[in-house]
Amino acid sequence: NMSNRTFTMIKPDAVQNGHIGGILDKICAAGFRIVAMKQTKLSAEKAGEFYAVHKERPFYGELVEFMSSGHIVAAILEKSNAVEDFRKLIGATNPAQAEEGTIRKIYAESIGRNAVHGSDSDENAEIEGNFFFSGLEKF
Ligand code: YYY
Ligand code: MG
Repeated sequence: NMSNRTFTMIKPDAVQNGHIGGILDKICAAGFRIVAMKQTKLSAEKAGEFYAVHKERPFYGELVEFMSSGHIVAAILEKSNAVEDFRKLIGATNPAQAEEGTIRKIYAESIGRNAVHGSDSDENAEIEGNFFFSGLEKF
């Protein structure tokens, strides 16, 4: 991991269910520093743009609808080996397959409403962080 940074969103299900604090607590306890953070709401257009890589997948329409259905918390996180360690902390995409103690195991409702996003590569972490934050916000 070159940049030691990753990008996350707390998704609308977890925000609505009151889990922002619990999720941030686990992120900080795991040794991540919050570089930048904001609560916002995605339009369907912006959600579609963020997940454009999935636009041919059968779940894309539902994903875009869900991700634009309520507030989200977006954050850039810093730690050595951030991308890989954060994916381990959140667990499998499908919470039914997520390891005990992972954020998705604890907080996700289903594969679609799965509480958190985590970047899958250093390159995407950079792209996704830049989608939400300007250079001045990334110290
Ligand atoms: O990176 P990750 O979020 O773990 O999964 P992706 O395969 O990138 O899919 C993005 C997002 O799409 C996932 O978090 C939930 C949703 N999704 C779905 O609703 N149904 C699937 N079969 C696969 C993914
Ligand atoms: Mg992904």
